[in-house]
Amino acid sequence: MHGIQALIFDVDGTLAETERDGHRPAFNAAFAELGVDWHWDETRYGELLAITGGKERMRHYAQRYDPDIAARPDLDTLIKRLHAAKTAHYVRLVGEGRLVLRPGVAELIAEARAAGIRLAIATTTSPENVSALLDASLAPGSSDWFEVIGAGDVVAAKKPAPDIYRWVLERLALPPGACLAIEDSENGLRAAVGAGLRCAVTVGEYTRGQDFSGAAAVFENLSGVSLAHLQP
Ligand code: XBP
Ligand code: MG
Repeated sequence: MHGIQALIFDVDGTLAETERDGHRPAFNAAFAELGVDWHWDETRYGELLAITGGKERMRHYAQRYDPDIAARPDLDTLIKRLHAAKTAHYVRLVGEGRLVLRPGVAELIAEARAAGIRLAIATTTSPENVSALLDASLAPGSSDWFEVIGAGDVVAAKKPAPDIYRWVLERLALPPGACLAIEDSENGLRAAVGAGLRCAVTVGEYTRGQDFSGAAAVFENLSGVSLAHLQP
């Protein structure tokens, strides 16, 4: 049996707990900036995380809770503007150093690099959010350590669809059996497994209690987890 040739990391919830104190306040700041009378508290945001992708999440919220906004003829434009504003707020928050890597993430990445294991990212979030987070929390320029970064709208169907993992695998030119995905959520796990990957889960603050059956391993976090623990 060959060992792992590439690690494919999810970002939000996996590299760092970005949702409650990163994406959520960024959405709220965008709503205030554009005069939209929405505010997502921590509990409501936890429910909304079932919908992956910021634009998709706002559209869902409008349809479910704000029929007036959902009926606006310029809804698509409004969502695009809100999302651009949200991304700018998120990048600013992250740049202020508000979010830190979860335990063990930096160590596992360092071990993989030293062992010549290839690194990639498969995430629902926007590409600029990924580089901002890696620059601020891992090392400046560390997005270059990741050979393939699959992010945001490069695929139409977001997690739990397997498309983003298939997109990354194609660019790595590796079969799924040569890689391991690391995820924090049921949606992410379903996406990885759907692409034929083994997937380790690190349980996150918003994902505790989700269904992780089908995971190759489930950890509280990556502290003390090395490549040896992740091999098939
Ligand atoms: C992450 C997400 C993202 C972020 C927001 O899911 O659902 O939508 O909350 O990002 P995963 P954007 O960790 O499974 O990839 O606003 O940039 O879309
Ligand atoms: Mg995640």
